Amino acid sequence: PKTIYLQDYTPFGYIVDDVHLTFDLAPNATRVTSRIAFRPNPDAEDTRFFLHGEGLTLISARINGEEVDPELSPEGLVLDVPALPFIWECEVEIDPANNTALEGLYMSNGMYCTQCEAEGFRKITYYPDRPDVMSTFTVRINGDLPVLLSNGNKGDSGEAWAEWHDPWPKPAYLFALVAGELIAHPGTFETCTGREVELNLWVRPGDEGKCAFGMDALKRSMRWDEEVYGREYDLDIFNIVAVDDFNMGAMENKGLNIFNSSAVLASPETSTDMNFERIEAIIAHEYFHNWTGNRITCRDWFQLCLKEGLTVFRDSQFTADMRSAPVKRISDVIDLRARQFPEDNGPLAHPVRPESFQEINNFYTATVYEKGAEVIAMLRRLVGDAAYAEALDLYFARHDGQACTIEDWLKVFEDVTGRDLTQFKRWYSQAGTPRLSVQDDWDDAGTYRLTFTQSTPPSVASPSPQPQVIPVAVGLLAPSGEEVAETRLLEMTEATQSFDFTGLPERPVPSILRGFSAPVILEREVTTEERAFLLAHDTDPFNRWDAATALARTTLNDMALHGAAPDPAYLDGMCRVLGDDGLDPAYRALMLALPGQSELAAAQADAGHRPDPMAIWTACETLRQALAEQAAEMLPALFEACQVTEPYSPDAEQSGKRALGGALLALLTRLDGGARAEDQYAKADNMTLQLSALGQLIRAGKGDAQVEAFYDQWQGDRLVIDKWFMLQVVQSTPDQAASVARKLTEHPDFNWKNPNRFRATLGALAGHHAGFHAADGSGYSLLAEWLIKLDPLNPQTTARMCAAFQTWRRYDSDRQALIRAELSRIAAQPGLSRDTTEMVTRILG
Ligand code: B3K
Ligand code: ZN
Repeated sequence: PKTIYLQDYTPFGYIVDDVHLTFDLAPNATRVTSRIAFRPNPDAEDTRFFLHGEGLTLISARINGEEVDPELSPEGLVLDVPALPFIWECEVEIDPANNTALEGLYMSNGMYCTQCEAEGFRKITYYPDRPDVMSTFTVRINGDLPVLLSNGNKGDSGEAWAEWHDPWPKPAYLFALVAGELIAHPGTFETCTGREVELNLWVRPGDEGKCAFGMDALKRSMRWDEEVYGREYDLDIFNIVAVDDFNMGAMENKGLNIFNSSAVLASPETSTDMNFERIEAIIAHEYFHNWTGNRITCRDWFQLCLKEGLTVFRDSQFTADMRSAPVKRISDVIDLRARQFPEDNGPLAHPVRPESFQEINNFYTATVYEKGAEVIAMLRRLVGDAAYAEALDLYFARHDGQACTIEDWLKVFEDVTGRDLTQFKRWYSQAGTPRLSVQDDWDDAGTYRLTFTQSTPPSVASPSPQPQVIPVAVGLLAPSGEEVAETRLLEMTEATQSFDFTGLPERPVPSILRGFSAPVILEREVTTEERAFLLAHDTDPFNRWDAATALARTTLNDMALHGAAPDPAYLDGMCRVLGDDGLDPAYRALMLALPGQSELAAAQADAGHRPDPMAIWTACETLRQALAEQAAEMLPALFEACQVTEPYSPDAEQSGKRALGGALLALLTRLDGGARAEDQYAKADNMTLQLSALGQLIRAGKGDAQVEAFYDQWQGDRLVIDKWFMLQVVQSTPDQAASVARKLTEHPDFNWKNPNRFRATLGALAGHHAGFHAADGSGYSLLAEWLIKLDPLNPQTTARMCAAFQTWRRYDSDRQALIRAELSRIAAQPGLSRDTTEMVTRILG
């Protein structure tokens, strides 16, 4: 496969002024007719006329009305064209019903839909399928279906046809078409300048009752973007469509967002609180792309973080405003450590702005998205809120309608603040998570000195990393627990650097990296006493939570590696937290959660050990049991206090209570043999309570009857049945995980071509640390077997799930050999997709 490099960018030789598309829909033979106005690009040196096109049957092509005979290849076509403006007309045939890759135009449950990002438009017609080619689009759809949708505003329509016009120039990856038997959940929105926008959430018959929350989230997103970023919506209509077969969460096509039904459909009976929160965030994310992504797009795919990092940052601000800011921050860091750190510290490490790729779909990663958002959060911390707002205004004013780069993005900050961001830019070009070690000194004259040293482990992507700009937020506490120095932002730029705090009466206790002010790994020898002190007294909610996780991590690693007993400091600290009614229940639930087992393995590997997944699993079980026993007396009353008596609402307050209630139920089930879980299951009138009870019953080995009843109750609801598949794997014991997953793959409802069902089952296995890494290799071989089966049909989803193997070098030589064998088996498959080939090759290193 060919490698594409950032440094090789050249502009396309032609400018597209206007695109007209006509679709004559038929499941196996859809005709796509295009009429495109091109003119030579005065800024381009390369005048070759190459149009991308894949899997198309060319019927006819004309230039200015004259038949032409282009030279065809598997990637597209080349043709000699006039050096003056000309009209390209072309007719192709495609086969949506047999498109299992879910990219381009495909069918899902009888409905036509599209997914074009990143390079799917070339599977629809011949076109310069690159984000820096922007044009207005007019689309006519001919098809005998009740609902025919495309981007932009409505044009004329009639019996079995409809026209759409999108007045905003856009790249082809934002093109969308939907046709089918759909029902609208309608709404309206009045913009800040008084324009009325028609809103619709389109769903399959039967899903009408799951639309209200998504529609409300959309309206709140639209208002928020006006109020916080001054961004008004720019079309007369905004459509969202729910689709069952979809490779990812959702897609921000201009005026016609397409969603995985799991990322938009919600009802209290069928969705958990976490589902509601995720749906709200994704709706906001896709909506926010209208400005950060669509109006201002990317020059090339290397700039993906320009739209994704910024839009993730914006949706996290939105969630923080809608719900609890500290809870959102902690959740984001849990997610970053669980998904981005392994990427950044393994064979798949790449910079936030990668410099080469073979298949761009493999770079829609936690690094580009979540680390990309962290980089913007740091930038905002460094320049301050006011300058950030000014820079964003300048960005929108200067670059509206353009396809931009990270250089353009940083330049607006430089122009607004006068700062030189050359060194800061390393966050975009260097891979790897910086390690920040800390030393402190105290002198009796009242000066406290913190000395930081940063170093980033070298990787294939960044063999010799240079020092980065690290904003370190620090506060100081007196031994009495009182804060003696409020949060100060230290700006670290050197490899080693000291900062002094003067005029202190006694040696303070530092609270470092407050709010997780930079995506780094803090390496500091801290005594258990000091962690327990911070857990009790830190005024920074993030660091207070982090003290709890650090205590848990230390004791779990001591238990797993050295057979130590649970640390009383952790157990005592947790009992105090549990009983502290002054703390938000959602926050207490986060405090109670143990660090992920894969994360513990990473920490052990970092410290030079070979992690034993089974020992880690046992340590977690033992610690939970010890906490349940120590807290036994207080648990029943606490659990009672978490019961919600008001009608269900997915808001932060109620869901926080249910989250804590769920954590308490998990502890109680270890003591009461499942009585409370059975009771909760029987009475549950919402999915959050039903599922948390079912999970505990399965874990306790007492859920057989409920597992069956749950299936009978919900077999008509595919999103709920996904949960049923997932939960049985997640809650299985390590020795059972692979066989449970295998059995589920034999279930008649295991529709493996549906990405949600595939992920619910095999993704759940990959996420079961001790089960996936079972010593006999059963987890590895089951996953490999299914990846091999899925690859010919759906390379994107296959390639993404290969990442389950990325941490293989952490483990012992037996496990390494087993994984290497499975990766080699995948690599040896004839006709393996470019997507999966690239992933397996990189992981094998
Ligand atoms: N931009 C899309 C992701 C497209 C993924 C293509 N493999 C969704 C989002 O980030 O909003
Ligand atoms: Zn996005």
